[in-house]
Amino acid sequence: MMLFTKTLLSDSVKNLVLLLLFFGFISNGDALADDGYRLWLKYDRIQNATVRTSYSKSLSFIAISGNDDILNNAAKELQTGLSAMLGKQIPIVKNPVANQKGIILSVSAGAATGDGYAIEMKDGNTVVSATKEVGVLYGSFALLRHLQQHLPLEKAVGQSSPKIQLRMLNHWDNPEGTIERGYAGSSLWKWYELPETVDPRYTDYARANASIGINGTVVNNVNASARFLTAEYLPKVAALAGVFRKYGIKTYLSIHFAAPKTLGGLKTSDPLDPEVRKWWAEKTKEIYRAIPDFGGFLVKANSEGEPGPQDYGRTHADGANMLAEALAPFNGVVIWRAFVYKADPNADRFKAAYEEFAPLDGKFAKNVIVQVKNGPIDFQPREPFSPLFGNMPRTPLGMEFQLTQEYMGFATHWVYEAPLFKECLDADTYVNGKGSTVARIVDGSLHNYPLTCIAGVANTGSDRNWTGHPMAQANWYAFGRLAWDHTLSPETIAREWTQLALTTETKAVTAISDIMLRSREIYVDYNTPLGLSRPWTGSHYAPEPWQNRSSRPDWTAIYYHRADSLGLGFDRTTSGSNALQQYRPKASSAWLNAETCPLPYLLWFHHVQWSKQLSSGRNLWDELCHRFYTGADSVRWMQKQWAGVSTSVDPAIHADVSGRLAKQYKEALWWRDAWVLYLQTFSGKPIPAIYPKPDGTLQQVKESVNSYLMR
Ligand code: GCW
Repeated sequence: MMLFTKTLLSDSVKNLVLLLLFFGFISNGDALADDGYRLWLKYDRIQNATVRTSYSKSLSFIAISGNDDILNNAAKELQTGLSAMLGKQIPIVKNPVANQKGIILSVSAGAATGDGYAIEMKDGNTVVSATKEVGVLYGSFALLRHLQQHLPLEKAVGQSSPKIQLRMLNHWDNPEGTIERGYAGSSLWKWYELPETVDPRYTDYARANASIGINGTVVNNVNASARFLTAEYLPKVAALAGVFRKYGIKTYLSIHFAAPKTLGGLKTSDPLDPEVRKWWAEKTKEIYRAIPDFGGFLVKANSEGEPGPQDYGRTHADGANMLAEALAPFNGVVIWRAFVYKADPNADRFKAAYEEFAPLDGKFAKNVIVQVKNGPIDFQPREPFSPLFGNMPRTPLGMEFQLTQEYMGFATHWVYEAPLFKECLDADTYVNGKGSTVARIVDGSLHNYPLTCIAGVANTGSDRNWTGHPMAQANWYAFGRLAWDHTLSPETIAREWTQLALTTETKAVTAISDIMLRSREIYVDYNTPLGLSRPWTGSHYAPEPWQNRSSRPDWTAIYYHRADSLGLGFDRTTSGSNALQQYRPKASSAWLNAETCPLPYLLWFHHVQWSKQLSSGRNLWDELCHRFYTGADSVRWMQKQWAGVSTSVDPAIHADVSGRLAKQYKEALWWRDAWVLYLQTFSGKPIPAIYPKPDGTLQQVKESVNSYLMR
């Protein structure tokens, strides 16, 4: 609370609020309309006196020894949280106070290893211990999370260690402050002001990340500007790194592969050229002089027009290894993205990453991770898992999820993404027999990867509430929690987040997490049911299934849905592109046949006739109508459910979400009508009589989309 209000209130007002808090006159929640800034670190005063008194008795001091930045921040966070929740100032002390019970923070060999922590009860004290300072920080946040849910203190006891080493956010932020695919304002990083002015918000960003175990951040867009490597920008990046470091977060940069040419004035950026290698080695040294704990480089190369090693007839491995060599003396890593696909009119984009990367397995240097998007194409509302997972046993593969809702309704549609993340992590690749899940590949346990990594493309921006849609905060939260422990369920995380960020009233928690858990499936139903996808170019927001013109065929809508008079869907079986062959037979066996293919994936793999009877008992056309209509209609259920919690949630947040839901409903109808009317021109079938007629004609829907696109 204190840190989070710092940017809002002057010191004198803040002191007054604290004083009032101290004497219990007001609760935090009552004092200010909630603008969402505090995220899941609200630390509202505990209203239940029994709980408050029992915590007060056991948590009357916070003891730390030494003077480490990370430990100090752990203690400070506990102090902030406890003082606000208990309504009295809890002191930070060097030694436990005799005859009192409190919290002891301790870094000790033999405690939980790696980044992990242990919470124990010893002589009435609550001891948070770890082998590293950052583990103590994570343990402190875990304890606070526990207390924010008003759970019995003794139940906080336990140990926890993250399953994945590098848990990162990838920001697609540009030097001029815009964010590619960002829907929450402009960049958090005020490049123009840095490094002289360091916005306190950077600290709050670091706190939020550390609270869920995120330990790395790539601050700039993968469509990278070489500017970030200049003497002008490096001090700015270093200033951010200086803040993040104190919360255990390493800073990384996306690099522009052609920087030796564009920035260094060399004739080439060929990774095998000695001058180029030298240039990167020198540049890397310069970066480490400015940022001694710099994490490494993230690279998008030879993808969507970005330069890369293939411009010189070299491979992705050649490019990655050159950078790896420059970073190795500093223990830095190269995170090389597998998101590549060539402009080949006869190719299936689905197959591209596998075709490019699988043959390179084992050819990458030790400090290279290949980062793979969860699905084979591009962050669609539902995709099968990428067939690369499992097919590069000798190359650490990292996971890339997208938190920002590029294909999921920007900041208007409420889509809780944990079920999507989990669906992919739990998918079985069968590469080493049953149980070879994507999660076990990413956490390194299946192939003994020495490096493990998971990244989320950030959904944060300068909006006061960080994520635009207040409920999108849950996607940031869920990503961090799953990066730490992929065995957690979407439901556990939804309930936990709701309690921390919105309300602790049990009924409301259930009602809200019910919406969250259904929200992604509802979105899929009105947006891309039965395995439709929509990665065509354009706004990525408005429905344009008719879009058929672009500089490349795989940037049109018709390339993906393949609607014709016979049916709908992309044939990826042997009679089509045969992309299914990239999976192990056991993983794909159900998908191979349209009769057995689960409906959510049907049109990903099959071109299905309009009148084909499906396992649901409906034919394809009727099933599509059913999904589009029930999906859109379910937004009304979301609205009703949300209206029911109005007295349990802060009124400002409640009103904000209600407004977004009203818009979401309108736009769900928009998507429904666009698809149904467009597909009807191929199927020639009537919309089943049980459903109302679309709101307009196809022409009218097209016009409304055009006018949206002209905005
Ligand atoms: O989904 C596409 C986006 C691009 C993005 C690209 C990528 C950063 O539309 O905006 O570029 O993916 O992941 O590289």
